[in-house]
Amino acid sequence: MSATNPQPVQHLADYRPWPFGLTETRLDLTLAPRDTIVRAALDLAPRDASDPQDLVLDGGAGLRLQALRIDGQAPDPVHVTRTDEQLIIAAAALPHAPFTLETEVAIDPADNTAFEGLYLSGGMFCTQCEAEGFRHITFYPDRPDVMTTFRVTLRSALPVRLSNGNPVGDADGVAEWHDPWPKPAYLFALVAGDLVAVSDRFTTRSGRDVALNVWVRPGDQDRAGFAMESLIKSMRWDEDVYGREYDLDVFNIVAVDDFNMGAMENKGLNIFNSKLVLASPETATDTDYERIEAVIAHEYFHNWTGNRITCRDWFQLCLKEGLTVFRDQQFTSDMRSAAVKRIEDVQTLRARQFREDQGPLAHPPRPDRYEEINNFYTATVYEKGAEVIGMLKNLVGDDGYARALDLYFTRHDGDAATIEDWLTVFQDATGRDLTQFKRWYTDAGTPTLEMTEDWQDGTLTLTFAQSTPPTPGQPDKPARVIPIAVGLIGPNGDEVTPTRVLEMTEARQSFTFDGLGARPVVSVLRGFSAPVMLKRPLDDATRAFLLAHDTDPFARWEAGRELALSALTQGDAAQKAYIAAIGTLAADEGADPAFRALCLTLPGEEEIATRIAAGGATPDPDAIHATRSDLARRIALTHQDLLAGLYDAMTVPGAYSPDAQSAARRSLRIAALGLLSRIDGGDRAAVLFGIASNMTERMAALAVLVRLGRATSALQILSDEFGDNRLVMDKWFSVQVMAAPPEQAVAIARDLAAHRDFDWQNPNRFRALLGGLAANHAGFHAADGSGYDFTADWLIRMDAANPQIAARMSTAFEIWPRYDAPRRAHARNALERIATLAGLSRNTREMVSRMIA
Ligand code: 0A1
Ligand code: ZN
Repeated sequence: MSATNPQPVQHLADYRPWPFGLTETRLDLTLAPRDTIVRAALDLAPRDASDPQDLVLDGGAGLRLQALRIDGQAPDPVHVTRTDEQLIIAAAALPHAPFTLETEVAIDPADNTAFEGLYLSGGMFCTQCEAEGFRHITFYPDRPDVMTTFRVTLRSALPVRLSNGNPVGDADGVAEWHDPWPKPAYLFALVAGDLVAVSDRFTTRSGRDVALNVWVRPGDQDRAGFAMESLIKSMRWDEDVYGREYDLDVFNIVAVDDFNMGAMENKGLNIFNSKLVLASPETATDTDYERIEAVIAHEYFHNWTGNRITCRDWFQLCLKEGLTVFRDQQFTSDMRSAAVKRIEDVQTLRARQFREDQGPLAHPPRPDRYEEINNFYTATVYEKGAEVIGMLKNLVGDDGYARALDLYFTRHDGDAATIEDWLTVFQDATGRDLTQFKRWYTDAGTPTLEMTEDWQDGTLTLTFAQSTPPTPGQPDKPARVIPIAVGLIGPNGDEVTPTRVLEMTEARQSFTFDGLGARPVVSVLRGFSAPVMLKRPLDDATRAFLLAHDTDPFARWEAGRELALSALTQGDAAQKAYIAAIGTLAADEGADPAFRALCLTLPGEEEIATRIAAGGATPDPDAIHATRSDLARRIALTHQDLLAGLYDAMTVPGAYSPDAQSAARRSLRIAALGLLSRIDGGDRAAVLFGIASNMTERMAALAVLVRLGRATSALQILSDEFGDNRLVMDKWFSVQVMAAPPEQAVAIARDLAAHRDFDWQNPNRFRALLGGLAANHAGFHAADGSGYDFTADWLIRMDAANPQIAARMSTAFEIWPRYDAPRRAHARNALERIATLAGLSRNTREMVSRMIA
């Protein structure tokens, strides 16, 4: 029997526990590119013997069922139903006591182009089971609240055979693994391949000796050392800061070339996209190094926040993701500059999450409905999820946070938990009522926070008004708790009132500061204490004052950002004020070079468009591009000597090192290079490309050359040198489109799509090209709709091979309604062309239909 999925929309309110207990899963896999045989034995027991239930197992159409036994006996076929997505054994065929279900299926990893479940990447077998990939390996209760121990037997002639947990034995092509920690199926993993390891050891603070391995393809070992260093730092940090120790005898990391996302926290066997493992000075940039360090940490931290305590259902995804992002952000702040990290995180949040909130895909950190869960690995779940935790920490203080986290780990170890559990822990540990705070989890949209000031006789009154625009399904939203960190600065630049967190709970609320001698300048939303859009009437002179004097680095940078946005939208006087102010800052040798670089970098075109749209106007991509370019040129003309001086002074002597100080100097040098290229025709970039020995400076130089249309020989040199290095060639593809003059971007993308190295089924290569175009704001939004059409053509092609990648890349369109009518018409056409396609995946169908709803 066959049926289509009867209930495409999943609702949080429909959650029911699984009616069976599962005490152990035994898997035996004989690996082959086609006809891999998967034998599974599940020790099951009905939860309530007096209420017999059907046994419903998830399992995709690709599973060829070869045997099915209950306690050793094949059930009568009349009791067995197979749908497109499930295997159902009627209650009548099941014992009323504990029983063992055995299945045997055949699958074809070589044909798996979706990279979900078991697949082949460059001759290596590997798996990806989050969120619902395990059901493509065998029939199973593939839901996160079903947790059990696993015993796994792997049969393969390939020399390295890995799974979760601890190794039990490995001989004659058969490896056995035992994972003693109960886990849901999404954390299952296996790898078999011709791999080599960079190895080390770590002793936990209670004395467990852990073998650490980073597995890569032969020849890549010399690029895996940084990943290992990052892992060791992460393990130590989680012990020191959260008191969390590792809990197995081995920790394996494997790098694979074909991977839909960044990396995956499978228990004891993290699988990584190779771009987040492999790094050498010649092939990776400073940004790559920082990201590798952060993602290694992120996946490692999941061992506690995600694995030991997992999610009850996928609606709770931000329980593990928001918290783990928050933890990896804390880790990076401790390893590098906290101020710079905070600014970078806010930039990412605004570029990705605020944008998401502004369009038809807006959803709360904890959504209450979905069709395809893989579409909810979003900036809102991850980055806004982390911001919400940052606010909680702000509200309860560092001690309260530490107490709550300790309670969370002791109370919920081994659980599949919910956001309610998480908030209850904070309430119990701190005595604070979090009913209103919970709205941050359940309501979508970026609140706007308007601030006005009133000054009278030594008393300053700050009045705030909050409102959140309508989002799909949520037209009206009540007021939220907003922690607003405020400091007051005297006219001479001294701080008169250090940071105080105001707790706003009403739609409109005033706070007073009295006993002040002179009217202070207000530094508000310090550290970006809440993910809101702040509006305050402020003149450029006061912004320049804050840029010069604010003691809070985020607020200081933000003042510069506001000045930049005002310069981009308000004309000549604003430009003069901005250019003068950043000149002073760039020349400040006492300030961190990375901070100076951030202040010298103009907001991106996407960010400018988001800001314009938030103000109720229609962004014009071509005008934004032109205005931004003009302003950059003006900065360069005004400050050419200063910038040239910085460019020369910020060289980093000696061998390349990815540490924060060296990277900071390079970032300032590159910021200067970018501005100077507006007036030197790219001569410095051409020289730098030729002499730099590290990829950070070479890529920065190359981007400039591409923008100026003089990159032909540099591109040739790079591909001659690195033609066989996939990660470098990804950069080669993306920079040509991302940095291209907008009017040429689509044509260049089209040519590159015909290049023999455009291996489009490789997710990194596809993202390099299509993501590169989407990142070229005025290029993607070309007025003739060519960027939309080109992208739609490729999404259609990709959808048939890899729905996850197609669906994720479709977010290039997520803010289409904010543009002008002709662009909207082109975008709608492109989206409708996708939507009406026969055989479109559930992933892409959901995304596109939400976008054109
Ligand atoms: N949990 C991983 C991310 C991840 C999610 C889904 C995947 O496949 C659809 C793969 C990885 C993380 O947060 O790193
Ligand atoms: Zn994660």
